[in-house]
Amino acid sequence: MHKVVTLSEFILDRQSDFPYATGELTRLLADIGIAAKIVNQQVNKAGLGDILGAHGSENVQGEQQQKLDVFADEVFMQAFKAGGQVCGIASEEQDEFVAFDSDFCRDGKYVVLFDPLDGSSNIDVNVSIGTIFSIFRRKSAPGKPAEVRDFLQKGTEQVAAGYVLYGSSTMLVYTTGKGVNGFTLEPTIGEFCLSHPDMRIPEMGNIYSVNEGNWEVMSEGVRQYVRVCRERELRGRYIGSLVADFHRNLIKGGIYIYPGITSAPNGKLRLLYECAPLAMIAEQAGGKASDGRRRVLDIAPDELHQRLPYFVGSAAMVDEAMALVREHDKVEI
Ligand code: P6P
Repeated sequence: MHKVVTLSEFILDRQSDFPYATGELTRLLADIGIAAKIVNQQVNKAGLGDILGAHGSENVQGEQQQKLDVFADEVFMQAFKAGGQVCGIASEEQDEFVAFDSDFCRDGKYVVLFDPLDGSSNIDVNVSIGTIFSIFRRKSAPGKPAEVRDFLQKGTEQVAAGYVLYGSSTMLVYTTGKGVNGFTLEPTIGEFCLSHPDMRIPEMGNIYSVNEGNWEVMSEGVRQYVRVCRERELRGRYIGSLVADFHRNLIKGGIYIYPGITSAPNGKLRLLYECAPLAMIAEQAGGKASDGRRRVLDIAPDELHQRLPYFVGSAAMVDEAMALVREHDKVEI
């Protein structure tokens, strides 16, 4: 029987990865684990409580907010406030960033950007959903309220990134730039336990994840790549929940594509709290992430909720898709 390593133990053991670490990032990652357990409890019984269904309000994206969206947003926000390491957050569910302007938080060294519950339209039909988070060191001086420049940072500046997948089991997968590790929630002890050490995405996979319902409105370059996947009889797997599709492809190998489409040339996914954190995970596991032209982690954000076309997964598959996009969509590199 091998020793069970909990998330808290793992984070503490790895603190030495950061010679100047003062334990704040350690505490912040542990707080994310606690918030994930609280959200998980509600997700797991969503069909029973009155927490199902729409909250009756819209978020900044104009999307119908589900009650669990709002609940998860609140839980993570409170967890970040309570820890004292975070001076502000940006969330898919909040129009603007939120500066934690209290004596307790104003000195916080970090900001967190997160999608509290991605894929939430799947809640009512019991399909896996996820939380995605991205952590930066603040740019502004401690002791003052967080500023927008603390949030508009390139993906390469992330100090940590990860996701929680509320699926057949609940997993937390994260990186601090020293590889990717996955933890599975053991409900009997209420702990995330190391289950997927040093995750690596296969260089090539036989899964492609794209909404082929967009066939008529996607670019010729993306269509060419989908044709290649079909000719090779790859498996089409598209759950409609980014974290679930991403996680499966991370383990088995594959590519997820949400391209620009006629009505949304920049696609649907957001750079700061969906694409960049998952791009860090993908690269740390040996994969790639591009917007069709650029490495996602190199993109300097202009605004909090900006969207971009997204190609992420096995390196050889992303490379091949980019080559076809370059060739057929006359994309300048
Ligand atoms: P479509 C969920 O709303 C989401 O942001 C991702 O989780 C998912 O992959 C995608 O949108 C699904 O979008 O347009 O294919 O239904």
